[in-house]
Amino acid sequence: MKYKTNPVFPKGFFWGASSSAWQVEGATLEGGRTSAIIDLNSQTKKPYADNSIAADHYHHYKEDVQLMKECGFTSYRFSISWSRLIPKSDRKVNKEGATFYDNLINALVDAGITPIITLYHYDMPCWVEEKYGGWSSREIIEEFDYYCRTCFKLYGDKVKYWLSINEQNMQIVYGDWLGVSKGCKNWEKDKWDINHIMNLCHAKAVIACHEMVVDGKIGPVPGYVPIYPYSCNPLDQIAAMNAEELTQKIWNDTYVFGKYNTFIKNYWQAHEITPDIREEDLKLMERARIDFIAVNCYRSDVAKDPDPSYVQLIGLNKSGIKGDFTYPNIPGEYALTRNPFVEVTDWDWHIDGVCMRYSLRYLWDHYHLPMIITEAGYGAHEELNEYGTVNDVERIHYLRDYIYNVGLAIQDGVDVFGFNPWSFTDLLSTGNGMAKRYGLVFVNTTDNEVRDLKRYKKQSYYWYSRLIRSNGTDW
Ligand code: BGP
Repeated sequence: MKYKTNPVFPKGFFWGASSSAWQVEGATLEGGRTSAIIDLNSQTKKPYADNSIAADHYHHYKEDVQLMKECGFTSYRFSISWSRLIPKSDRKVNKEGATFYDNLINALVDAGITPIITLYHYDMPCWVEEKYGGWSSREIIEEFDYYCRTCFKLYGDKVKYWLSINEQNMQIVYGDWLGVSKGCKNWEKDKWDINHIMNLCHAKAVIACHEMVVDGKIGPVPGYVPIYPYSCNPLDQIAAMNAEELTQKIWNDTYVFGKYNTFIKNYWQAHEITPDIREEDLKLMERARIDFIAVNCYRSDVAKDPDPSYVQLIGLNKSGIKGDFTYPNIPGEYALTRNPFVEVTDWDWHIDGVCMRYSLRYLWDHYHLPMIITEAGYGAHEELNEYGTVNDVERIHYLRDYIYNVGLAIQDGVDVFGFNPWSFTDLLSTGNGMAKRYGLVFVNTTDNEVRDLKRYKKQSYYWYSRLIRSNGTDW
């Protein structure tokens, strides 16, 4: 399909970027914050990188907001650290923590930037883990509800856009990677109980937001990786549908329709899995009506009919050397493989702007809900050059292509209200620390050597600024 003009973005479109507390703030034990499980992983387990300083946004937030304003941002998505706001099991709000987020929100609002807050982005407080075993116990539900209500009470007058749990699907699909499977005896079964508890926490957050925040809107944040069939072999198509269900659709269906779909119920039956799902849980899920979907979409995957003779689990590329990714082969379900039509990053992530249009179209066709892009981005090995910048042309190409395809999806008729790529400043990658940089702004530090943490605008910052100021017409 051809369009006569470049895509036109709606007036008031949210142009910004994204971050999460544990990846950007640093100051993990300052201002009354207590540890989160992910800090301990970061600080002890390779290839995680120490997050005790990260991008030191905790001390640089004013400067960072100033740079966002200069760039022309109209939105900024960030998360609240639960253990900074409520550091202990006594439910007392930490004044210093509350003030930090209040100051950040005020700085954003004063700069004309709409704050979009994620309630939970991978940073389970150690005290919640110790007291309840994290997501494994139903007791977390009331505790999470209390935390969410505290956020809404403190900031709901100024913040109208809220996100519940970041990439719940990825936390279940990659349980060991993001730490959720810790302590589980039989992950393949236990994960569905954990997932159900997360669904109930999400539902509570949605209901509380609607109760407490005047004009408040809330949505989930699926990590969305669209799956293409490898060929027109009908079995490849079924494999792609299986992968889609088992890595994302069963989550999205549950968020939107408030109930589990028949695919997952049959899957549980076939695998003799009986999660503890109660009548009152289903009523709660049914009541939690989301307002929009926040989409994280970096890449696409390709599925084919699996080889029945062997099992290969997915092996993420943790080295940043192309080719280190291991594609899974799960008999009876699907296999994934390399897409020969697109390039990959050094971490073997397919670079595929069209997947943005495809995802938005797919999600719109299934759910008819407005969407905002809350992550997309180009991770790279980078260093400052002699001119005090980074000539990140690949990131510009990536963003141009992805944003262009968001624009095409809008022209196709999809309701999209913002684009917030990962990330504004460099921050810690989940697996590769500062060795895998995503920022529009370079932060001068590395995993092995703490430097002065100064901010330097990359070339993508200037390019993005021009694009924002022209509301998506100056490519
Ligand atoms: C998303 C997460 C982010 C972020 C991003 C990039 O899944 O929501 O927290 O880290 O992926 O991933 P990585 O850091 O592994 O490159």
